[in-house]
Amino acid sequence: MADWNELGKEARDWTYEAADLIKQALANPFKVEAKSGPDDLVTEVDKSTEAFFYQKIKENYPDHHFLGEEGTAEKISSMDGIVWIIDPIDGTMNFVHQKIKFAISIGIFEDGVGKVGIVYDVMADEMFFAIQGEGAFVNEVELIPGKDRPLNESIIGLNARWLTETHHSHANPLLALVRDSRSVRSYGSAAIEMAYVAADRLDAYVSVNLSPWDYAGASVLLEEMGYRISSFAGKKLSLLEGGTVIAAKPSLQREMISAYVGEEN
Ligand code: 2AM
Ligand code: CA
Ligand code: CA
Ligand code: CA
Repeated sequence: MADWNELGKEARDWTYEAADLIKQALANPFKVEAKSGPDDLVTEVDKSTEAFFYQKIKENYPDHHFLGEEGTAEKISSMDGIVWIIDPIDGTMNFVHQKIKFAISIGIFEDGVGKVGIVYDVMADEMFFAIQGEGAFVNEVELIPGKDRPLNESIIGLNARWLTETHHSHANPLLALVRDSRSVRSYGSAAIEMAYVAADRLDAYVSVNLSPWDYAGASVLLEEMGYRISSFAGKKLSLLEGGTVIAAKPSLQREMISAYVGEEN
């Protein structure tokens, strides 16, 4: 039986260590490459940070499995056993252009169940973490559940780029969602935005396309708070493949799915 508090502590220690290396790397020039397009960047720091975690996990827990964005380890085909899902830098564009608002994201799962969640905003030094059944915290402060507000009183995190997409033959449902919300914010790091939902700084976050490493860490935070994270259809998210994501407090999630982004919309 794994001691999740102990593992969570170790994962946080490694995260602080990795963050120090990232901050050192920021002080020097580093190589940036475009992946699928000009808004999809990767740097040598993303890769070295992922390799840092892979090395630590292999050394200390050779029977644990690893899934990371930059492909350091082979893709896994099942969530059996203990699996670490890591995004070494979430918000690479912020890292490259703004040098703030990027995060290390880690989710540790046992047979597909989220046990430890970490989203660490490196430059703000904000450690969002949760251990299943033990509470969710930002640094030393325990998070308490916030008010589940209706959409017209809610602030929604989303990437404004998604509003420019056409949606089948009719209007993009996100346009109505934005119009009917109190306001929207785009921070450029899905992991931080979902950690903000857990911390009641945002009421919801939506994205039309994320991968498991984008939401693995935050999903543990959200579930520990009793909040929801699902696809636009309201289905449980896969940890092996990505898709649409909506993270919100329970009634707001129901409202957003039934009136805006659900399959029948
Ligand atoms: P990343 O920085 O780790 O790539 C940007 O809106 C947010 O969406 C970031 O959290 C970013 O994660 C994520 N994202 C997921 N898929 C992406 C893609 N193909 N291109 C750019 N950002 C992507
Ligand atoms: Ca990326
Ligand atoms: Ca990411
Ligand atoms: Ca990343």
